Amino acid sequence: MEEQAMHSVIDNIWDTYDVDNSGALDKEEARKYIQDATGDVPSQEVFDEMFSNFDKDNSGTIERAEMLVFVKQLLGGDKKPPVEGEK
Ligand SMILES: [Ca+2]
Repeated sequence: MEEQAMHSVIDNIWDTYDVDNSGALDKEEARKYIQDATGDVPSQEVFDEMFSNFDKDNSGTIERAEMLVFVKQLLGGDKKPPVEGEK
């Protein structure tokens, strides 16, 4: 997938889940996204691990650049999403 298409994917995610238009997903917004993306309601422990996988700079929010890394891993050559908790 091309870089531009990845940005479109993120635009769509942000349109839906960045409800306060802060430009980043906070934990509550990210939880909704993960629930919809996985079709499951993760436990607090699992969610925290997923969130920290996204939030590389530990800012407490997921910025677009952080989501881009995830989308690249998900849609690029590496099919294994980084939410599995593996090193
Ligand atoms: Ca962050």
